[in-house]
Parts: sequence; structure tokens; C-alpha cells
Amino acid sequence: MSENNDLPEGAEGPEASDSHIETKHVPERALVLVPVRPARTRRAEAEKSGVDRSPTARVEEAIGLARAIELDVVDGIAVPLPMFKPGTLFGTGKVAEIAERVEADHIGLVIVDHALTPVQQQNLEKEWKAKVIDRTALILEIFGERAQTREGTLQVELAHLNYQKSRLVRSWTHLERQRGGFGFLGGPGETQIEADRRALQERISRIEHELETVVRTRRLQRESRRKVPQPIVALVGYTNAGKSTLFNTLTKSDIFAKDLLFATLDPTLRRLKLPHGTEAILSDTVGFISDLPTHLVAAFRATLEEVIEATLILHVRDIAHEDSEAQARDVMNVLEQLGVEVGKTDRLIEVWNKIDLLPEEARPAARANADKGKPAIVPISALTGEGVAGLLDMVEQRLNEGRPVYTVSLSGEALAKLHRLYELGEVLTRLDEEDGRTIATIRVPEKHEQSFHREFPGAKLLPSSEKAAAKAAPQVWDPIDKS
Ligand SMILES: Nc1nc2c(ncn2[C@@H]2O[C@H](COP(=O)(O)OP(=O)(O)OP(=O)(O)O)[C@@H](O)[C@H]2O)c(=O)[nH]1
Ligand SMILES: [Mg+2]
Repeated sequence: MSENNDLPEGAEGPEASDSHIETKHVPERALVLVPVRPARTRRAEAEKSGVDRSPTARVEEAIGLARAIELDVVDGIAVPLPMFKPGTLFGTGKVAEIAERVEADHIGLVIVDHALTPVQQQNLEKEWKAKVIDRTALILEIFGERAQTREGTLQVELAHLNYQKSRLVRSWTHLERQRGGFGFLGGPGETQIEADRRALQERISRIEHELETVVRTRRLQRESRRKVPQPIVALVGYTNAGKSTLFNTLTKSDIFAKDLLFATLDPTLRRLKLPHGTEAILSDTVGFISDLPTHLVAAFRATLEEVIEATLILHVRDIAHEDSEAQARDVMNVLEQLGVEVGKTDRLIEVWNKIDLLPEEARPAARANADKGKPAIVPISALTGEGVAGLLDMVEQRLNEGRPVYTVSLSGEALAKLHRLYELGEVLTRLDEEDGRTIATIRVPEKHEQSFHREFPGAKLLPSSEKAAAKAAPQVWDPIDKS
């Protein structure tokens, strides 16, 4: 660092406020490079995968990742990548051009938003005289800084070690190739790498063992929760989609939510009270991102078990983001990796968040009924609260789908008790007859079952054959108007 650090605290000499530092390598001055394939290749890839990310959004995201660990990002550039050069990823001309930029701007760290082989990394470090890391290493770094619980720390460490181990293998294969393909004869480098691998493997086993103990405790806690059965509603989604903000709005909590990628790492659980008395547990958890290192997904499996086993999964999407569609697909992919059958399950609800950022006429419509494989959609703003009441209604409705439905007929004085029906359960249909009677069908959550029978002794259980009709009846359900 510069001598400026030696200034006494509070000193405000011109040097102290001058951001231009004469040292060649300033470790936290970072340059972000986003390799971009030619348009034609990108179109072909997009057709195959159904995902096309705009280069600008990718640059923005990569800068966001770098800022997540407080790096001073000097610039973020989309770098054309007509073909992959095995030794340096980028072509010779580009490498030289970037070297000049690194030199001129005193950059100490270059982040390449792409996978780099260990050899590419080493070569680029030599060419640019700066530290070089790839996307996976950067994400691992962020997770390392965020981890707070014992479980989180162990998981990140495990992912890190596995990442390192996989890179040792790759560089070994490379050495083998350099020697003409006779790797099995052994040779220089091999013994050292083997030793390194063994050391890594020993640490991996030790951490896995320790993690298993921590995870077992969590499982036991979950088991004991299961004895008092409460449905779990899990929030999932791309990082920065607004999961924690929604969590705070729904549970009136104050957990950390910020315009920061991977603000949340460790999972949080809170009680969620629904409008008609149904109770559930809401879980907030780590966000997903495109090209999430597989080591991380594997390491975080235990944390994500809450999601895998949840009764309902709320997929929170930043619907105002230009890459919203691609982000959703990434989330689906991770869910699939975790064993949630995305296309088949009826446990998913899509929460389209941040509608306050869209002009009135561009706001999406709600989709109440889940067709086979198509999740329901609820547009909301976790920030302003718009649509949130409708979301809660839908969650409660979905959690109680299996609950019994009763028919209640009220007339005369009993009509005064009508409001109690709305308090005790979810009124599915209501018919005001000409003779002054009111007939309603109501689904009663477990919690209110006793009170309901006490107050409405004449209620009749609706046969399950008629339940579908009650459900299909038009429900006044407009999340936007309801907030
Ligand atoms: N305008 C607007 N901003 C929102 C809304 N919901 C969340 N945000 C903002 O989006 C940013 C990210 O919110 P978080 O709740 O931290 O997002 P997250 O999904 O928990 O993110 P990670 O924990 O990083 O995965 C914050 O700056 C929020 O204030 C919304 O409905 N409208
Ligand atoms: Mg969060």
C-alpha cells in the first residue's frame, strides 16, 4: 500500500484524499473482463439452451460480484472472444492490449468472468503482472467472506478444497501432455502433485466428517420440528432478486437485505402467520447465480435441504431485470440439480418481484391456477408491499388444499356471525339467497377447527367430489388491488 496509510488518523492532507496511488500493484484495484463470444455463436448457443444473456448485463453482474468483496473496480469490459486459445484464453493481441491497461491503471487483480485452466491463469498472471482469478474463484471468495455459522464456513472450505483439487488434476494432465503423453511413466512434478492431492484429500475428509456432525444436529432439529407438523415455505431465487426483503415484509423481521450480490449466505427460519390463521415456517436462503460452481452446490446441499423438503417453494424473480428470463432458467437448473422436479412439481409458485420498477402498463398479470407443470404467478413488490396480501392468500390456499371443506347455511340472527367465517377460514364460495339465507363453503385450517365446530355446529362436510367445484368457483383474487 502507499505511504498514505502512515498518515495519522483524521489527517486530511492532499495525499490522503488523492485516489491516484503511485504503487504499481494495488491489490484491490480490479479490472473485470467478460469474454463474449461472436454474435453468431451466441445465437446458436442461445437457440440450444434457450438462454441468451446480454453482454452488458453480464458485465454489470461481474462488476457486482467484484464489489461484493469490496474490490475497487476500475473498469468492466466485454472482451470479444472469437476463439479459445488454450494457453491464454484470449488471443495474443488482446492479451497485450490488456497488459497495457493493467500497467497504466496500476491494476493488481484481473477477474476473468469465465473458467480458466490453471495454465491459462499462470500465463495471464505472467503477461499482465497482476493476480488473475476466474469466476468460480471469485464466487468462492465472496462465500468465504460471508460465511458466519460453523456450517457455512465448513461448506465454503469444502468447496474451496474441492476446487483446488480439481485444478491439480487438470494441471497434472497438462504436464502429462507436455511430456508426450507418457504420463504413466511418472516424472518431475508428479510426485509433488500427488503429495499435494493427498494432503488436500485428507483435509477434505476431515471437513466432511466435521460437517456431517453439524448437519446431523440440524437434521435432528428438523425432525423435532416435524413432530409438531408445520409446513415449510422456502424462498429461492437468483441473487439480489429480493428474497430477504420479501422475508422481512412477510415476517416483519429485519434480516440483512441489500443491493449486494450474495448478501445472504446462511439460512434463516421464521414463523409465518397467514391471513386465516394457518401457520408455516418461512425460510430464506442463499441466492443462486449463473454458472454456480458445482462444488458449491454440492457443499451447500445440506443447507438447501430445507428447500428440497419444503411444502411450497416460492421462486422470487426480479421481473424488472433485463435478464430475468435467463436468471429464472439458472434457478430452475440448480433446483433440478438438487432433485426438485421443476417441470412436474406443483410445489412451485413464481413470485414476480420489483413490479414497482415497471411502468403501470408493463406490469405482468397474475396467473392463479397452476396448470400441469406451469407454476402460478404472483406479481408483487416486496419493497412497497403491493400484491403481498394476494401472495399470502395464495400460499395459505395452497397449504390447505388437502384440508376439509364445509358448507354452512346461515339465516336470521345467525347471519351476524358471518364475519366469523372469514376469520376462521378461507371462504371459497358464498351465495346470498333471495330468502335472506347465506350459504357458504369454507376451508378451515387445523388451528381453527375446534372453534369452527363450536361456533358453527350445523356445518356439513363437503364430499370430496364437490370440493373441486368449490375450488374452481371464481375467487375474487386480484393481488394488485388487494394490497
Ligand atoms: N425496487 C424494488 N427493489 C427491491 C424490491 N425487493 C427488493 N429490492 C431491492 O433489491 C436488493 C436486493 O434485495 P435482497 O432482499 O437483499 O435480495 P436477495 O434475493 O435476498 O439477495 P441475496 O441474499 O444476495 O441472494 C435490495 O437493494 C432491495 O432493496 C422491490 O420489490 N422493488
Ligand atoms: Mg438475501
